[in-house]
Amino acid sequence: MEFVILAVVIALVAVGVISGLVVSSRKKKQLPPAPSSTPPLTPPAEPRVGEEAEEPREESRRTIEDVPAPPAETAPETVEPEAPAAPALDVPEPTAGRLVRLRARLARSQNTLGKGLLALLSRDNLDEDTWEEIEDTLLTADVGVAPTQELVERLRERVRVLGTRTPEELRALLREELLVLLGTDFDRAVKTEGGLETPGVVMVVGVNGTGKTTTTGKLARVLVADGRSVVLGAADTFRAAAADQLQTWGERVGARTVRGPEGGDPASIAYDAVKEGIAEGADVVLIDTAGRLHTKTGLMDELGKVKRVVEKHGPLDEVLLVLDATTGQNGLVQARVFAEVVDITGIVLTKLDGTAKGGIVIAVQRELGVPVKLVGLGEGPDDLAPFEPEAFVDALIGD
Ligand SMILES: Nc1nc2c(ncn2[C@@H]2O[C@H](COP(=O)(O)OP(=O)(O)O)[C@@H](O)[C@H]2O)c(=O)[nH]1
Ligand SMILES: [Mg+2]
Repeated sequence: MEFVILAVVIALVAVGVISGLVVSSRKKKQLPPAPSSTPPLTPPAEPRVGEEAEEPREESRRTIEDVPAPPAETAPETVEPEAPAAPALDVPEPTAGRLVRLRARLARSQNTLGKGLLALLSRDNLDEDTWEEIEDTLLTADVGVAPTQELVERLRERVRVLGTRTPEELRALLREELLVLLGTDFDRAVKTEGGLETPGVVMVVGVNGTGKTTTTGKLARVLVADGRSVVLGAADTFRAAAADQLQTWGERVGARTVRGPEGGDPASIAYDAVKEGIAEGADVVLIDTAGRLHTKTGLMDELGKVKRVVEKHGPLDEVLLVLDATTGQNGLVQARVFAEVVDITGIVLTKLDGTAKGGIVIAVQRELGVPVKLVGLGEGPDDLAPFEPEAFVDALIGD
């Protein structure tokens, strides 16, 4: 009898211990993410016992690891509300050859600029009307007045010297002349070297809706693909959604986002982002900004201040101006305004997919005397390409 009671007691104790384990292990998994303005460097992944133990911020919750874990079936997966899809880190595509991969996206510019020009130049009789059509084609594609006149003049001269024209000759000639206009000597690398003790700092500016945040996110991926570590600064504080958007991009590649309260001071967030970059020994800090253009003085004050405050840490490596290729001449007006406020060091031309106005690349470089360094060719995460004049022209006119 006593033996039976003892056995029952032992059994009860055993059940209690096991269920206690299960409960505490559940409790652990259900803990909400630590409230913090910055997310952990690595977004919460599938809970894996061994790896969690390496994260210092999990310290206080780690005692459970000392006892043997219950069998997997008894601890059902609980999904944390803020991390629904167990975000494993993305492996971004390598950057080399992206423009070639994405060349089909230039289809509309291809048809207007490339094929249109070649067809016109191939006409048997290159009369004045045809030259005018060639000029119109270039203007329609937003090449700009001065570059268009230069190009037409040179084409007329060279076609005359050529005499008879084979399609191959015309293509080669057009290729050469478009390359002259685009410039092959610019240094188009995005500079991210930074100082000895400081990360490279890149500030991204432009009017709202042009693709600044998207570009910042894509650029973070490019850098991560190249083996650099990145911190993001969400200095667009006008909408909380803007910071969320940037943070989502960052989380996919393990880049921390420094953000502040909605309506907070953009300059201090930018400053903090660089400070954070220095503290964690990051290679590059990318700062996304707001771009309300309705009050030019407001914009000047704000962007100027962001830049000055960031420069307390050291010089900026790049100020990238993001322009929407579909906005045509409007983009040039924006470019002028921003160039007055900050020294633009490079241009990012977004939405070149789906526009016939690829000639804007030429016009905007002329306008600012600054090279196009990157082009956006879609909304996908790896649809940002280093701008290579040769690959661009080949995509336009076929090779
Ligand atoms: N088709 C296309 N859409 C783009 C490109 N870059 C950005 N977008 C879209 O443009 C919209 C505005 O982008 P966002 O980065 O929020 O602009 P921001 O206000 O300047 O930060 C979003 O819907 C993006 O997906 C691009 O290269 N191609
Ligand atoms: Mg934005």
